[in-house]
Amino acid sequence: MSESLFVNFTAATMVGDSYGLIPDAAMWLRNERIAWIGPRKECPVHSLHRTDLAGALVTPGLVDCHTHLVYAGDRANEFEARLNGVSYTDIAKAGGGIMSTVRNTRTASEDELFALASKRAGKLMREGVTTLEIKSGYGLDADSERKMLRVATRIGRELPMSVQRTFLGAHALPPEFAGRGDDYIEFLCRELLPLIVQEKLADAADVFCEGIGFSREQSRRVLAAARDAGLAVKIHAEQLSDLKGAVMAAGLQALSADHLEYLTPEDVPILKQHGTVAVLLPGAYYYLRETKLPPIAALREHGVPMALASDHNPGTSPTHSLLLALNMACTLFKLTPLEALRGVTVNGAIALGLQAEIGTLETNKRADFAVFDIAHPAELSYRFGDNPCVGRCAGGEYQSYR
Ligand code: DI6
Ligand code: FE
Repeated sequence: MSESLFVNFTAATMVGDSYGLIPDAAMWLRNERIAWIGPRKECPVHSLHRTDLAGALVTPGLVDCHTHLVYAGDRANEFEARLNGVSYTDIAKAGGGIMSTVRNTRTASEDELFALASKRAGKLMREGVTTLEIKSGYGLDADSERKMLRVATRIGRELPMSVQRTFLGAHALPPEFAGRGDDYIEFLCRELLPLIVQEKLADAADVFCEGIGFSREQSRRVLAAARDAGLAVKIHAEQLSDLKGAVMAAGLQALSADHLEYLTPEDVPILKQHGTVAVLLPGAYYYLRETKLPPIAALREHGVPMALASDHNPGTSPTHSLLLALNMACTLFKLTPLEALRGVTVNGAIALGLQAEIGTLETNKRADFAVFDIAHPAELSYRFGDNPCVGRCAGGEYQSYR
């Protein structure tokens, strides 16, 4: 059994309606769990190896609940083409966009994908991220989708990071099924999904429910099959239009509905009714120069938990910074700094179904925390392009960056 004690810090436990601040705190770890956290003067243990955190601010380990971290190649050329006037549609018609990443990802070996994704995960870890969700969706055939999910599994096993794996086979229509969307959905439901479940390669399933993705009915078929196979479900919904995907997924007890720029205020109570988390992705909103805001006021009014994520992907959100997403959530979506930090701790955990394990600093939760050289939690969303993280602990394994 390993035990350790951390002292001389302010804890933002995220317990209760605010930051749950504990000035001059102490935290006792036993193996990978928090054994006790509270004011240092009430700490029940003393004769332990102690780490002095020099007055830092400590939050729960950050949760990035929506990433497409595994892929090969990049789309910098498309970024340049678009700024030289070439449209998304022309790029897609020329075989660019998601299919460009699919070709590169199908060609890359598992080890190459692991090396690429590990580097990206390392940048998120350096900001204090301790839990990652990683989707497939750039393979779109049986071998490549499972290859991606094996890489996501390896990230969780070989790096000090908890990983939730999400099957996103319904991300785009592969060339082998051109013009045959329903046949592809059948292939996903009857062949690929059972294989992924049998090989225990995914914790959840997701779909891109959008005009340029899959219809609400096609999305429903995949999510219902995934749920019947014992997986949790999530959905990319209302990113570019209102197909009522979020409402459909909530009816299937989806953990989360993600993007939601075109979610109508009238549909918000349905997410609350089914306990579906609203995952907001300001990076893609910013990068696409979107102008339609998610219905933040309605989500707030109805008490729908709002989570935040990087949505790291090579096409619409090529960022390695979850902290930047906090600033964007406040500056672009007008979330408060408290809502933003809750979005990458408590609510990020709920969006992954992990709220019993992570998301707050409490006794018996995983010993996942992030150490920041700041005086108040609001500084995490106040600055952009800055990384004040000076230490990180995942499952009791502490690393100082000082
Ligand atoms: N929505 C997005 O913004 C990304 N996928 C999705 O479902 C785009 C992914 C890409 O362009 O590579
Ligand atoms: Fe996404």
